[in-house]
Amino acid sequence: MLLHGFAAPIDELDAAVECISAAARFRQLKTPSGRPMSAFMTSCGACGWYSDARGYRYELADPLTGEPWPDIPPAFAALARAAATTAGFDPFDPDTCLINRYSPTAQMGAHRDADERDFSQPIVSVTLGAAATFLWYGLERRGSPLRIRLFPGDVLVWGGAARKGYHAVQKPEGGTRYNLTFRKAL
Ligand SMILES: O=C(O)CCC(=O)C(=O)O
Ligand SMILES: [Mn+2]
Repeated sequence: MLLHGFAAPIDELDAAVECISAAARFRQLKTPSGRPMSAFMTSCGACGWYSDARGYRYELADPLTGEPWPDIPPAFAALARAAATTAGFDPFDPDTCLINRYSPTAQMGAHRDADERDFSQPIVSVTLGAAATFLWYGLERRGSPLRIRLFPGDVLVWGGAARKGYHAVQKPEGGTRYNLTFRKAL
């Protein structure tokens, strides 16, 4: 479900991203096969998504510092819960928020979010900064995807039968895009 303009006020969210990345900086992760990902990432919450030669997984502490990830800011948690409820997923209890930073040349290839333990909980995904086109393939990674243009403040929620849907993101349009992806991972 696309909740157009659901995330407001955006300034508060931008400031929280700034604050989180001061403690757990954006970094370029590598795929298990050693290819650098084009989006830079960081996380907040009880765990953070990570990838390197050891595989895709959630880490309880930031491997760069050994410190716990910053807490999920109250404004993030409130937004994620409200969006999930509006989309029919109640209660949503995210324990992590992956923050993606896309420079104008960064994108994300087709994948599904499958490193979490609890697939009964949805994914709540928030766009900040520049707009971008999100591609939704559905349960199989082929055919022509649904193209969804995401603008700052838009929130996309997928769960239930769609929880393991394949999706991708194209390069942002004219600037840096940030994406908050809330998940129940542990
Ligand atoms: O940037 C987005 O809109 C989606 C990001 C995503 O799919 C992911 O982090 O798994
Ligand atoms: Mn994803």
